[in-house]
Amino acid sequence: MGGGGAPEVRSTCPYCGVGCGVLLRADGQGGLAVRGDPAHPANRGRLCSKGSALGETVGLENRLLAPRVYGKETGWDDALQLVADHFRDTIATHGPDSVAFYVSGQMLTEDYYVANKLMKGFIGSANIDTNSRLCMASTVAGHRRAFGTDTVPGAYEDIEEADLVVLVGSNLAWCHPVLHQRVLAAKKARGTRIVVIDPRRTASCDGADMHLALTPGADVALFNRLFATLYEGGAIDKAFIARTQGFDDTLRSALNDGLAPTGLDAAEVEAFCRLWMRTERVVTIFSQGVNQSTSGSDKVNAILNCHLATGRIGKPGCGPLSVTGQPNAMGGREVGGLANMLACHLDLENADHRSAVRAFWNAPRVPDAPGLKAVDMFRAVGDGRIKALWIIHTNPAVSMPEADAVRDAIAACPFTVVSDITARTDTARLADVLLPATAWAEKDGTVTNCDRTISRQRSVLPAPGQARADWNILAEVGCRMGFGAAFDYASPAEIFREHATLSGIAGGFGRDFDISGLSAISDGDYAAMEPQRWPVTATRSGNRFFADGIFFHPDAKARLIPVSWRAPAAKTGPRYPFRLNTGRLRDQWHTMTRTALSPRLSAHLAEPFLDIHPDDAEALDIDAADLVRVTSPVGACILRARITDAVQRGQVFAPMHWTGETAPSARIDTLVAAATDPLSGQPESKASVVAIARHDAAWYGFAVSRDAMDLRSDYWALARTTAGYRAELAGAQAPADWAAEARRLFRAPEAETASVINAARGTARIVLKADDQVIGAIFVSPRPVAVMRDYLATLPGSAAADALFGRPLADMPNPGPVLCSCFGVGINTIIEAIETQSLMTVDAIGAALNAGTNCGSCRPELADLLQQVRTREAAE
Ligand SMILES: Nc1nc2c(c(=O)[nH]1)N[C@H]1C(S)=C(S)[C@@H](COP(=O)(O)OP(=O)(O)OC[C@H]3O[C@@H](n4cnc5c(=O)[nH]c(N)nc54)[C@H](O)[C@@H]3O)O[C@H]1N2
Ligand SMILES: Nc1nc2c(c(=O)[nH]1)N[C@H]1C(S)=C(S)[C@@H](COP(=O)(O)OP(=O)(O)OC[C@H]3O[C@@H](n4cnc5c(=O)[nH]c(N)nc54)[C@H](O)[C@@H]3O)O[C@H]1N2
Ligand code: SF4
Ligand SMILES: [Mo]
Repeated sequence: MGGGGAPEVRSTCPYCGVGCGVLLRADGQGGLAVRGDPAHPANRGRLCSKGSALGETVGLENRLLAPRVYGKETGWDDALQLVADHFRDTIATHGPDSVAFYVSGQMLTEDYYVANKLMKGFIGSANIDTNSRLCMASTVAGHRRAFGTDTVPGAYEDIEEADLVVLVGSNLAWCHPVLHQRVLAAKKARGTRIVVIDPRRTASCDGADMHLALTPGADVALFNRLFATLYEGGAIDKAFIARTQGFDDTLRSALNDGLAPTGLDAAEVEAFCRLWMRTERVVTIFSQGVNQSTSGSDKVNAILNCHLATGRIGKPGCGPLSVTGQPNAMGGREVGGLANMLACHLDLENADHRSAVRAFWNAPRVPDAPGLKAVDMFRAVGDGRIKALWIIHTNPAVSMPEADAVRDAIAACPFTVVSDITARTDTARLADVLLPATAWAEKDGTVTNCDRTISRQRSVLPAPGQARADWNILAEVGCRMGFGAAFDYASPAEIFREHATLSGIAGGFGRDFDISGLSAISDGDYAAMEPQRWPVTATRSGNRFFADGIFFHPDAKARLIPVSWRAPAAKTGPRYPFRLNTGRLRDQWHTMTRTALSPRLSAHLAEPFLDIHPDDAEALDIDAADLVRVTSPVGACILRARITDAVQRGQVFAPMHWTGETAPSARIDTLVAAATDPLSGQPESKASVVAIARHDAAWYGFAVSRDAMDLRSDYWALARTTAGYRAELAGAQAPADWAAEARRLFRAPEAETASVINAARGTARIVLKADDQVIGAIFVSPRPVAVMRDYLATLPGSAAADALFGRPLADMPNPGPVLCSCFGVGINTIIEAIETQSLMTVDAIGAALNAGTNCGSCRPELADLLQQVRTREAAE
């Protein structure tokens, strides 16, 4: 398999925290063939749609290839010297806390280690925080409260050995697809029950035995109810409780919380609690529905309390499992990338830990107080306390709550450095200095996935232009700031050895994170390193934690934490009657700087949207495909309405992915207020309050093009297609001359133009051709445009004679919207196969068309489609 040519290189997928192994083969022309690594323990050869499409995202057209200083390309010397000088001068004048780094859980461990060492050890401030603050901070806080360290106790294998898997605030089917496949496989193999706890019906509910659509934010109340049931049902493990503190207080608050509202039927809650109680082997998987909340840490502890009280932790098939989002969220926590952590799970507040790290680094000082957490950091940028800011591998102008305020703060900061692989991000556009980083397939290092497995990322493509590894850029700045001896690294392997050595010191303090067994790893062994789960020491390797009842608090006991339900910070009311939930789509990664380059991935859902319940839509006179204006106390957006009962009445859901580059009026974090969890500082990204109204534009358009369009209308949303681009458009005022407008839009003043324009009805169909090829086509209507989008998207570059009709001529099949991204199979093709070949199961569809046989993440949608066709046939 995989063809001839260059050898396959083993690496790790750069997206989610599952951490799948990939086999990469460069084609010698900048392209990359990608397949799952059958030998990697996380995925055993499987990949999801995003991993499968990685090869489509490595092109150089969007890449930043040279440093830019105030918009002008320069060499590295000038750029690095300017950054070093500016940081040094700012620190000299205003002190170390006047500067900050904002980094990312997508950096490799080696990059991250250097960033943390530079800030905490040598600049001498703790003002380094990371997008993990928006992601895993509540879990970190919850783990540390309960266990004394930020430890993930179990392992992926627990999924195969569990009899019950509970997904709390996790859309595993879309966000950790390969793990979800493992859950479904367990169901098939041993009848594992699946419960989903999510206010919204998601793809993860497919195949689930129970879906508890609780009131947003009610998780603490629900798990307190479970705790009380465990007590009343005699399920408390008394021997294990002896290994904990806080049982009585926790029980009291759990019993007191009995009347807190969950939005669920008493019978549903009872059924869930009994199932959990009866099942010894239970894995509770939790993610952003838990973390991204003003009671996020309490939600985490409410879950941990139940596992601790029953001793269901660290044993095969049972335990809490926090699924990390980013590929190296765990590595970032290990190096101490958060403003309130020290390296290697050591504590910033602990003087012994501080002095050990200081001595090891031979550092001038290590700060003794936590630095600014993300939300506070950008507030400090906004009010001028932070005067020099370096943003690495993250796009806060889009992904931070109150994104417009964050964007304005960055723009106003006296000195902003951004390290990215592209200049085309909302954040990069604000940089004074823009530094080109090598991308995942071009660089070397390690990442740690959800279950503590450290894997190598290996370079297969040459660094393009002047791009350099993030660790190298950071180390160069460290050297130029005068800290040469500490940053004189020759390779990632050298950094890894230093990190591993420091972890041995942490191990000496009795910490969990200890990979000192790797501290003398040779360059060759590092190059060949197999995936392995930490700890890695002379005496410990990769085992589960806590089954022995030994924890990391000074008395070696765990803590049960009394927690009580609190409602989300923002309250709905007459002015803002809806609760806005936000999250992810199957085929896009965050701010889309990579996934949006793939036509295959862009085909799944090509436009930002707002999911709204049919009753609410009716009350607001909103039809399917209308645009809606969404306003919150802090901002406004325009989105396409999708009417669905997957959301409850009074609740709406919008994806987080669109940006100024892809749909400027759909930057969802402009709506999200920056309310944070008091302990973790994590923002409440899933419970904003909003008002909704239909947005009536004067005209609506759909355009396809071969080359990039010049998009300027009030509303637009752009997506890639195999033939070029597609865009949805709308405006408050129609242009006087549509043909001229089309030539401007497609940047083709000379093009041959065919048009049907009906000014009275407000409709227009315009096709531009050059050399007998369609280069662009636009369809305009006073109501949302009904045309065959997926068909039209194939036209640019072809000689299609029928483009003006907006639909294929009778003899041409229209495959319809792509449902299976891996094999590019459209809905119409699938429906036809179901009907003509009498397919009865999802597997049969797979056998006939391949659809659903690779990553499997479209299988829930296939099942839906099958059901629809069958129901329709039954009715006929
Ligand atoms: N396709 C794709 N996969 C990804 C990513 C991506 O961008 N795209 N990003 C990665 C990253 S960094 C992360 S952090 C993970 C996130 O992975 P997930 O946390 O699974 O994803 P989200 O869609 O953010 O949110 C999960 C669910 O929380 C629910 N929820 C909202 N409020 C509540 C509540 O109060 N209680 C409960 N119980 N549930 C609630 C939402 O309805 C949503 O379905 O995904 C990772 N994987
Ligand atoms: N409303 C709402 N907001 C959210 C969330 C939500 O659920 N709802 N989720 C939050 C969560 S969990 C997360 S993790 C964040 C994610 O939010 P971000 O971290 O802001 O999003 P990304 O798009 O992953 O940004 C990564 C950036 O790094 C660049 N990049 C890619 N490769 C490299 C490289 O090798 N080196 C460098 N230097 N740069 C590179 C990319 O081009 C991109 O600009 O969003 C958070 N914001
Ligand atoms: S599940 Fe998909 S996105 Fe996540 S690591 Fe595996 S292939 Fe990559
Ligand atoms: Mo995340």
